[in-house]
Amino acid sequence: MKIYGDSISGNCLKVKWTAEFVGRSYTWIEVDILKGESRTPAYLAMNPAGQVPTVVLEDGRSLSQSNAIITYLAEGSALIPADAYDRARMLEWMFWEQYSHEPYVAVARFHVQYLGKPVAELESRIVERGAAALQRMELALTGSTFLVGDDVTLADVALVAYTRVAHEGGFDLGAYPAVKAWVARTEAALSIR
Ligand SMILES: N[C@@H](CCC(=O)N[C@@H](CS)C(=O)NCC(=O)O)C(=O)O
Repeated sequence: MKIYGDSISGNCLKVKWTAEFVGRSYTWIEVDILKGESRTPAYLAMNPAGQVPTVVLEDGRSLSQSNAIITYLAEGSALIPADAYDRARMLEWMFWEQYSHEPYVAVARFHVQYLGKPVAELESRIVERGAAALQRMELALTGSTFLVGDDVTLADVALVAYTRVAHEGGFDLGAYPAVKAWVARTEAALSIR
């Protein structure tokens, strides 16, 4: 399998971590989004959305959207709960991540870290909604080992990607001690260095 990804992107790292966890071999092909490499005609033929990550399977089929890719890769593994309700709770977190966490926590980081915007000049809406997302996780993780029960699942993979680097967008994880402890636990469970 080929993973087309940019190493600065948490969405892409989710795919790498999942592939490594389940023991799926892959070749990483670096795509520099800041140089527009995900918008070339060749790339758009693989993924018309012009975004990373995209994977191309051994038989030539391609797949995009990080959470769809990791769900495909983790099929039948311990990263997806066997119980239907727990599996749905995992998906609940993954959909929430894409709509209520990534657009704020990841976007703040991108503006600060890669576009050079001072934290003080971030849109207040992004800062407020990012903080609200981290607070929601703090409540959920107070007294819980992982987001869905006692074992690491794709919910943790999806949410650790940008939470672990939230400080790069100006969010202080010191204010969210349960989240901070969960980041360390999840990194250890997934062997993230
Ligand atoms: N919902 C998508 C988001 C993908 C996405 O936003 N990718 C960004 C990098 S994190 C990208 O490719 N940006 C470059 C561009 O849009 O030109 C996913 O989870 O895969």
